[in-house]
Amino acid sequence: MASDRLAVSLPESLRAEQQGPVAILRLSRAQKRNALDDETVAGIDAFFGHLPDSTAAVVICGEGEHFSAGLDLSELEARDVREGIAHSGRWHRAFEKIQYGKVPVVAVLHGAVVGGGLELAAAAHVRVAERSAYYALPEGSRGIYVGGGGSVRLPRLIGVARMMDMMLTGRTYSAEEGLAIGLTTYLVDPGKGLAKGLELAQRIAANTAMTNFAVMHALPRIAEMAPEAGFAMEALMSSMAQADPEAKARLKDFLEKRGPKVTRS
Ligand code: 1HE
Repeated sequence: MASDRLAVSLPESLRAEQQGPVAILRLSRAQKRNALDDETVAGIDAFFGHLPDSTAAVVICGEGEHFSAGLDLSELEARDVREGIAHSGRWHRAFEKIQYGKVPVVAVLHGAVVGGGLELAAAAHVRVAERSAYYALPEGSRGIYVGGGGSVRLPRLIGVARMMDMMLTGRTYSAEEGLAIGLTTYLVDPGKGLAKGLELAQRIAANTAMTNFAVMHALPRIAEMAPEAGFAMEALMSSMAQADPEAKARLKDFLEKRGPKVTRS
């Protein structure tokens, strides 16, 4: 059955809001620098697993001075190996629902985007960084290792060598440096991130659902395939997309001079 309201309740550390077709999820634990505790990760999983059908894009951002300080280190003390594996699995499942979920996700970043906070940002499809944002993987110096999918997603964004350097030496990258290495998709001035994120999310929401599906689910998988399989999958995906009545209507609009032209910006 179609629904247009979020059907799950969220922990206090998360706040959700709907603006037309765009849902906004705010990390709302500023007193702990939006550190991600078990409850918050479960809330992220529930949010992305129960998006209303009317939601066509999501913006995720953080309240306070930082996007996220990563894993809540206070929860680490009591965990043994078996619990650690289960914990990491819960992060994997929650962030999988972002990357391979229902709709594209725009992360709006500022301040610390570190450890698990960077792993969360890496699961999003577009990253808008305010100039205050900085990226780091402090796991190395804390004697731990990434557990939220960082080893899988970050090398695909920035390369194995850069991730090794970040973990071994504690190197941080600024929002601006992030542009060159593939962490920052858009760089904006302080305080302008949410507006830019919303603008982009509205634009994404205006695409056909089929195109957004293809970009989220087919593109990254095709990129990992052997070329022959990739070409075949691309041919199938493009033929399915163009057969969509909404695509036909948009092409007709352009040919009959009603559709938008591509402009410089
Ligand atoms: C926290 C956490 C946290 C802050 N877990 N409580 N992540 C890190 O190693 C980063 C740790 N955090 C920091 O380096 C700094 O807190 C920040 C640079 C992010 C922010 O600094 P600042 O000066 O604004 O805040 P603060 O005074 O350090 O922290 C404010 C409070 O938040 C304080 O608690 P309070 O009760 O004393 O007020 C801090 O203890 C608390 N806090 N960060 C728990 N991370 C799936 S595996 C992923 C592995 C990782 O993510 S490892 C990386 C962990």
